[in-house]
Amino acid sequence: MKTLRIAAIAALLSATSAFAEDYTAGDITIAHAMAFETAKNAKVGGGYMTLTNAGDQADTLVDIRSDAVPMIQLHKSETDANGVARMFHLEDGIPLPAGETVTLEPGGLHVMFMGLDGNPLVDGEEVKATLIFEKAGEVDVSFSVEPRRGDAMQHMNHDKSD
Ligand SMILES: [Cu+2]
Repeated sequence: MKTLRIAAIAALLSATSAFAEDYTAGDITIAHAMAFETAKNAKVGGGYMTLTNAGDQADTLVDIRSDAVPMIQLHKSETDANGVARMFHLEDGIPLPAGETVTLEPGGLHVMFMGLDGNPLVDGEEVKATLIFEKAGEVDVSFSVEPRRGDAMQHMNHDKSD
């Protein structure tokens, strides 16, 4: 009986880790890479992940590329004094200080999947992309597409000037 129980727990753990796989590139660990499903006619979708730099030197996520979507960029959302959220293309990338964790999350730093227009991100699918770090090099990751939680992203205006 004991063996059976351990097998059941192992199956549960592997199911969980398949859902949120971790990736590494040098001293950088990439965890919880996910994206929210998008409406059928949405032009953009957001991608999120947690980046940990376990090294003793600062690094930078300089860019991201993907063959899965027409355009992909690193963005930052900011809310102005009138409560209007806008986002900006981070052309210099995202700094990753030594020994720190940087989280891409709704309302802040994010990956922007662009030009979707009729090809939405679908719950249960994955979006493959390549992260490009200044020092740690390149690593392929998959963003797991998950159902929307609330509508936080719906009210954002996309800054077309980027
Ligand atoms: Cu954006």
